[in-house]
Amino acid sequence: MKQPDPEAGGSVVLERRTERVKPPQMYQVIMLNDDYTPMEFVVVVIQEFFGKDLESATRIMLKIHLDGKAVCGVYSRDVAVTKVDQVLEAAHKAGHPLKCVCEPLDV
Ligand code: TYC
Repeated sequence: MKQPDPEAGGSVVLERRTERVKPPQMYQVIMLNDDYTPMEFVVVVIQEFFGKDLESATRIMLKIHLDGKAVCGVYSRDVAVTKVDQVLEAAHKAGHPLKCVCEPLDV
């Protein structure tokens, strides 16, 4: 049997549309100042959980100390939430009141 000729109107041509996938919403992890957590502890935490070298970690810690808060890193939501958990657990274990939050970027 003869197949329908696609050129003879027997086929449907769907509109060609470029599929654009949105990049995921990113979250900034923000560390907050307090009067009790030792500066050295904060520097170690920033190095350990945010992959910063001593110099960058010290700069971020001082910014938190002076401005009240600073961004430690920007991640996808799951990673950002994990970073916050890790910081809060380390601070809690060490008996420091250090606080850390995450919030969506650019919203
Ligand atoms: N302000 C604290 C102090 O003087 C140091 C500190 C820095 C605490 C950053 C928290 O996120 C912080 N010991």
